[in-house]
Amino acid sequence: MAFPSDFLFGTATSAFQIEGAWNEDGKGPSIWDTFGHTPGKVYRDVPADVAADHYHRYREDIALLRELGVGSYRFSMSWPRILPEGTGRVNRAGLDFYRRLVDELLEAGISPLATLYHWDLPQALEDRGGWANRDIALWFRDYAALVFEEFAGLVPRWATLNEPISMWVGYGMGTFAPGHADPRLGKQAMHNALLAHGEAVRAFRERDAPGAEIGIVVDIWKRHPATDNPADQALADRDEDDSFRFFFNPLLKGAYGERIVERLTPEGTMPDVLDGDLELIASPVDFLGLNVYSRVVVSAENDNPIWWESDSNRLGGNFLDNGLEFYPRAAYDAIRLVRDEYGWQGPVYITENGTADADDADPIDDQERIRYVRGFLEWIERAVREGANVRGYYLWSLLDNYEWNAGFSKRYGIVHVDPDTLKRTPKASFAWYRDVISRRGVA
Ligand code: IFM
Repeated sequence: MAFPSDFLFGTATSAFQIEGAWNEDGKGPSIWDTFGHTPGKVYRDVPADVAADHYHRYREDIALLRELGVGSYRFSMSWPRILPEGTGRVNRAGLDFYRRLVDELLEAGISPLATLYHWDLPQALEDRGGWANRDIALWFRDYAALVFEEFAGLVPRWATLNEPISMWVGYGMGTFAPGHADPRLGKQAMHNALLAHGEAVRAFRERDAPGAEIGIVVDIWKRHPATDNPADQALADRDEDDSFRFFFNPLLKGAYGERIVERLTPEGTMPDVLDGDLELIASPVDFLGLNVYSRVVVSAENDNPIWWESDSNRLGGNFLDNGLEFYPRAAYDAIRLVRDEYGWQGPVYITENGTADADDADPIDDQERIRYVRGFLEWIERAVREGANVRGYYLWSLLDNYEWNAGFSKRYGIVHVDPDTLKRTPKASFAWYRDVISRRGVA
C-alpha cells in the first residue's frame, strides 16, 4: 500500500464533542447543551459541559497532532461560540479562540479543514424554529460570511455542513437535539440545510479567497438488500433516498428526483421547494467530503428505523466487538458511487472514518481499531491506484470524545482521554497511524 506524496492524512473532531467550556467567554448555549441538560435525552444524563476540555487544552492537542505527523486537521467551529444568539452580536472571544487554534495549526505546518456546522445550532435560533425555519439559510449565510472574512488567507479548506442527515434525526425522529419527532419537519429541515449550504457557497464565492476551497460533508451508508427479494431492494432504495441520495440528488444533479418526489408527496413529507432553491443548492463546490463507516444490510422483514442502535439489525457478517459490521469495502464503494452514479470528477476527501472501542476493550491497546483502519486504507488506496480523485483521509477521531446522545459511552479516539482527569494517553492506534503517515502506507 503506497499513497501519493500529496495525499493528506489527518484526524477529525467537532467542536461540541471536544471543546467543553460550554458557557465560558461569552459562548451562547447550543441545542445540544439544552438537550444534554434535559433529563432522559443523553446517556446517563451527562452533558458535554467539559467534554474533552479541548477549549483549554488545544495546545496540548495540537502537539499530539504534530507528533502524529498529520498534514491536515479537520475541526468544526461552534456557531454559538461565535454568535451567541446565532445572528447579530459577535463574540470576539469566540473568534479569537479559533484564531489561536488556526494559528497554532499553521505554525505546526498542519493544514486546517474547518467545518462551519457540526450539529451545535445556537439555541436562540432553535427558539425561532431552527432548521425547520427557512430563514436559517440567511442566518447561516451571515455566520459563514463572518468567518470567511475573519479567516481569509488562513483556512484553505471549508466544509459547510457535516452530515446533514442529523437534521432528520433531530427534527424527524427526535433522538438527537433538538428532539422533534415530526417527519414533515424533518424533511423540511433537511431541505433548509441544503439551502443554507448553497447560501454559504455563494457567500464564499463573493469573497476573494485565492486557492481556498469549499465543499460539504455527507455520510454514505450504502444499503445492501439482504436477499434478491424485490421488497428488500425497494427498502434499500427507500433508505438510500431518505439519507445520502436526498442530499446528493439536488447537490449534484439539481433535482430531488422522481423516486423521492413521488413517494414523499403523497406521504405529505415532501419539503416546500421554492423557485430558485434547486439552483442555489447545486451551486458548484470544490470538493466532496465523504464520511464512511460501514454499510447497512436491509431486510423488509427486519425494518428498523433506528438501525444503528438496534442489536437485532445484525445482518451481514464480520462484526467488530462493538457491533459494527467490518466492511472496509464501503469506502471504495462510496468513492465509486459519487463518480459513477453522480458523475462527480472533482476531489474527494474521506472526511471521517473510525470506530468505537468495544465496552470491554482494553482502553489503550486498541488492536481492533488498527485492523479496522488498515482495512479501510487498503480499499481507499486501491481506489486511488485505479485513478479515483481521492485527496485525503481523516481518521475519526483524534480524541475520545462526547458521542452525542451516547455521551461518553462510545470512545472513538486514537488518544484516550481519562474521563476524570482529562489526561491524554495515546493508544496503540496512534503509534500505528503515525507509522502509516510517515511511510505513506502500511508496510
Ligand atoms: O461522532 C460522530 C460524528 O460527530 C459524526 N460522524 C459519525 C461520528 C461517529 O458516530
